[in-house]
Amino acid sequence: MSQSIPGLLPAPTQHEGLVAWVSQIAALTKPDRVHWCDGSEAEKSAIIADLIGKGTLKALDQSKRPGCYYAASDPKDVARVESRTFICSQDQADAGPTNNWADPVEMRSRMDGLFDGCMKGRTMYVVPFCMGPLGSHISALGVEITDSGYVAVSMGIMTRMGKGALEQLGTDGVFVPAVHTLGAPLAEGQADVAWPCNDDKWIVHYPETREIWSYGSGYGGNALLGKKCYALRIASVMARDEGWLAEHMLILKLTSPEGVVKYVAAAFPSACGKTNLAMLQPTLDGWKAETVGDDIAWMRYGTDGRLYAVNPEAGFFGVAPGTSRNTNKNALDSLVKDTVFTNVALTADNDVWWEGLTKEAPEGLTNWKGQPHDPSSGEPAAHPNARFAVWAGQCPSIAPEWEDPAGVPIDAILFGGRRASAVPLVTEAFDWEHGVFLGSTVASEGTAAAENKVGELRRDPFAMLPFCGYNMGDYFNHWLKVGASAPDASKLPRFFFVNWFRKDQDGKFVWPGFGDNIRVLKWVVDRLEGKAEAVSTPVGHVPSREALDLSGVELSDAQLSTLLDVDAEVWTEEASLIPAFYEKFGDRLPQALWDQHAALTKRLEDA
Ligand code: SAT
Ligand code: MN
Repeated sequence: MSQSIPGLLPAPTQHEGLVAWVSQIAALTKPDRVHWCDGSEAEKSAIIADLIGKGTLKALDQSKRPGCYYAASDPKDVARVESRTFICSQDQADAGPTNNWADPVEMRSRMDGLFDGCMKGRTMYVVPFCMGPLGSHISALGVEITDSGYVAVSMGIMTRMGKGALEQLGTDGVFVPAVHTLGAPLAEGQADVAWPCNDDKWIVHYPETREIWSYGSGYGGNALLGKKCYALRIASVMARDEGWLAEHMLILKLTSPEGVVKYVAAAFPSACGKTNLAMLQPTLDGWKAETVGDDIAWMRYGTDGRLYAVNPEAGFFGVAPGTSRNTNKNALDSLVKDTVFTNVALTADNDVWWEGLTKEAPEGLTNWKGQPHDPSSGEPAAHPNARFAVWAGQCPSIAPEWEDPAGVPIDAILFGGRRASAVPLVTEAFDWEHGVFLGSTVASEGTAAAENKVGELRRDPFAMLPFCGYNMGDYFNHWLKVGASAPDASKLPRFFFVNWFRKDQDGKFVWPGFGDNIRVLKWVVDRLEGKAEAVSTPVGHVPSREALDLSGVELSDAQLSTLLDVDAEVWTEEASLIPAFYEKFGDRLPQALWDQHAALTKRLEDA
């Protein structure tokens, strides 16, 4: 009987639906004990002590990094598994051509089988959490059940977890139920391993009933179910039905030397420097950039007709390799305490290291697989997807309003991709529909692409390809509808497309990037203020050369041409690649986007 499982009852909540669900999952998964998380420091310490005992966590040198711990995952459990991620809508067409689909009835019976007894020998943690600031009308609640202490601790960093969320839930509040198991039950007397998981992995979403079931992985987006599973896949469906936006976007606050404040949301495919942009250190005097979020934005219209965003997360789950004083000092300075590192390398004096942190690897490293690092092997010491999890509030660049329940009013939405050719440094969309067109065609290309040749493109519309919980044709249509239903069209954010990655003939990056990206953002702010000149091209408004602040950067005329000129021939080829992508969505692709494509083709012909 589940009632007899220690810790299950009495529950610290009067929410009958929640207690019934937790009891039902306990009866199915058969844990040894249940722990309702309150999110306290004492609880965190106790779970960490338990994880240290099991070998899952290792304390780093506490004199150098107080409250910092290290985990090395199973080598087969290092990243999200998109091939095992499913959107189980009733109708396959509603999952769309970009998601894996499985029949929900069949999937439920498969999950019931897999989850039967899956927590034997383990503690079942009940983790109530709030995505977004507590008390915000943009926020939403969830409860994750997990048999991983590492997940419980990580959810405590990444979300508003525990008592506050449970209180918000009250006696009948709505929550997204999310069940997670490592899929590694322990038989009587069986010794545990440091990173339990299962070779069989299932990351399952039921969009209609807004449920998440995750089996077999303990890692990141597979297991911290508040993040991509809820805040993007399930929330995108909620947003579609309720008229708001759940997006894979950072949120950045910019303040000009004159004190003008603008908030920017930005979507980039992976490996395009999203976290770096979110924590930008401007190289232009007097400009200030502050971080509101680095990964996800939830946006709704406010009563004043502006689009307000909150960061649903409370922490950063960032990629460590490549993070250095030069690339992202703010990230590095966030990691001085209370951080969980996963799959980085360990130094001889029990600190962390990863490729890119310093030029040379220090002597005596232990790699993420627990072996002595051999630089001559060609193998990295840290896994390329090694991560840090840290509370956002300790980032030096965090904006004071990052937890404002009202959110922040978004002035501009940026898209970007890694494009060696064709795409200018920055382009402003003509209007909302054109902006949605730009977002729908976001792509990144391989780094080997030659100048003025369109390389192999990987489409990642709105950077949401693995994260949209429904048919992306409908998703594009939702974006169009959000624009068309704006309370006041003049208050809509404006769209820009940026590309930091243009290369010259020799394959070298033309734009300095990083802190110098403020120069592009300054042009964006000036455009919003009606102050900056632009040239109208077939692909959108591009800065006139004088309008870009290039004081202190050395760029030749030819380099500026590379960055700002629009080559009609190259763009004709670029535009010709879009239909093959759009056709995947059949009649779910909004006609307005076909019209945008036709209009672009026409403008290029006329150019
Ligand atoms: O593992 S996460 O989904 O949290 C991060 C990522 O892969 O984008
Ligand atoms: Mn992301």
